[in-house]
Amino acid sequence: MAVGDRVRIRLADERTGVIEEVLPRKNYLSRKAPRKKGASFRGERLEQIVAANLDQLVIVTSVLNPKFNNRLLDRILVASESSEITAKIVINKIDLDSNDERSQWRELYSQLGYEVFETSAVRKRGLKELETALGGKTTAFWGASGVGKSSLLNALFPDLNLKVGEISDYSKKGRHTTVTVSMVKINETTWVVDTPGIREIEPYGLRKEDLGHMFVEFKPFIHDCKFNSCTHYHEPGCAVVKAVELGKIDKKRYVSYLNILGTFEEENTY
Ligand SMILES: Nc1nc2c(ncn2[C@@H]2O[C@H](COP(=O)(O)OP(=O)(O)OP(=O)(O)O)[C@@H](O)[C@H]2O)c(=O)[nH]1
Ligand SMILES: [Mg+2]
Ligand SMILES: [Zn+2]
Repeated sequence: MAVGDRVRIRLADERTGVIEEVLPRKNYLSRKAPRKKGASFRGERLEQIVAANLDQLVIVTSVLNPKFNNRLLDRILVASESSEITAKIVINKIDLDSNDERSQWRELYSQLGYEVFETSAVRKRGLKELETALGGKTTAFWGASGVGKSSLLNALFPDLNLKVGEISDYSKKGRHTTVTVSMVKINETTWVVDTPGIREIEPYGLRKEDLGHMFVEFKPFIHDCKFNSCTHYHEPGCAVVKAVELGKIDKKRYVSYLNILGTFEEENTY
């Protein structure tokens, strides 16, 4: 069972119930269990389900402190594309962004078709737009540790009173303030899910030859590759590589793609 699962219960008496059935999931967000947790079975790392039955995912990033991590963002986007959950992107901590570093990222990802919000949880900027996007939906907040997921949820819904990190220097890694996934009801139709920050993510059960389809901007080119099984790396006649060379696909995204592709060399599926 996972957070967000719907179940059928049988009432044992007036106060207790027994779960009889977990109802089929509409969708779920997952990744490979992190290596360090040792969650593996006969050498295969297991699937870790973050939350089930989501309407959308809000991927929270911060422009600084910690520095914007586009590689991690691209990996989370792959996870959301492969589970067919709509992703929206938040760039938080814009109060720290005196050199406007965020614009290039906003432009890149909004050109790909993702909705991008710019916020400051501490200065309470951009919150109205984000709140509107959450209305009537079940939304999980996911992203690196320290980017401000819990702070944003508190700023939007002060009653939540979620625990937020106290240190302000996130260049020192290894702090995780939120340690469990929690789902909270905001009103009759709106639910939000706060999750622990992640440092690494490897989507579960994705095949190497399908990875390109998780990069939305590759899709128009993929069918022009010479080989059906093209992994858009070393094969001759690759239309994706050509599009990168012509500047039709952003190099940073292609580097992310190669980076993920490289992890397939270690294991068959990942
Ligand atoms: N300057 C600035 N700091 C922020 C902002 N949002 C959050 N912070 C700070 O960033 C730190 C981390 O915030 P959290 O809300 O705990 O981050 P988180 O993403 O929930 O982290 P985990 O629970 O570890 O995954 C805290 O010290 C916050 O005060 C913001 O918009 N601007
Ligand atoms: Mg948190
Ligand atoms: Zn190709």
